[in-house]
Amino acid sequence: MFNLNKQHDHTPAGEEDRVPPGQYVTDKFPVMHYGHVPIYRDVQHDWDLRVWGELEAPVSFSFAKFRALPTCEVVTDIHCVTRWSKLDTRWEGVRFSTFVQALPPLKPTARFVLAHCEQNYTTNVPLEVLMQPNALLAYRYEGEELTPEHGFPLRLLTPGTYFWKSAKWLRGIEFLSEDTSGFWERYGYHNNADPWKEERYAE
Ligand SMILES: Nc1nc2c(c(=O)[nH]1)N[C@H]1C(S)=C(S)[C@@H](COP(=O)(O)O)O[C@H]1N2
Ligand SMILES: [Mo]
Repeated sequence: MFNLNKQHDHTPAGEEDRVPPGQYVTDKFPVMHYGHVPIYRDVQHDWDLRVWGELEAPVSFSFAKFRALPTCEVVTDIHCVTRWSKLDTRWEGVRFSTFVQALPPLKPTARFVLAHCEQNYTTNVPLEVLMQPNALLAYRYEGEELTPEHGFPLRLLTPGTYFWKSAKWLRGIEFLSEDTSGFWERYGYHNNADPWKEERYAE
């Protein structure tokens, strides 16, 4: 297939096996989203992260309370369904599994997560995917605070899926017993979204 963006292909020699089928590597960091970039005038007061659904009690994290949680670093490749990939991106934040330990106990019925964002963007991910060690609630990128365009003050980093499941401007985490489609998943994107299987669109 003819690829308009081929001039940006910088796949390092020997790294071809890290690039999923139909993707090209870019050194840029494209900004992709639906709607507009939310601006927080005073993030200490204008932002919180609510958690509800299949856990013993709902909870809410202020900015300060969230930032007090233990952090870790994840280096990973990202793959957008629009065909750009970026290798070795470095993120810091709270590991999702660490975050779960800071919550009231999950009910045994909790099997899926629906991430809720500003402007009603949502995406659905199986809980077992987010319990992997490289699933992150990310707030730093390459050593700097996330920029507004890339999701400040908090985004999800979902491992092993196209990048639309790495939801920006996260405001809520809902634990569910049944799977339910998120924003793009409802519009015909694939539910699993594995780039190695080219799960771009639902059949
Ligand atoms: N809240 C929100 N998160 C979102 C999106 C969106 O429209 N809204 N777009 C997704 C898509 S399609 C992609 S490719 C990535 C892009 O992230 P970036 O702009 O940091 O490259 O964000 C994902 N997260
Ligand atoms: Mo995307």
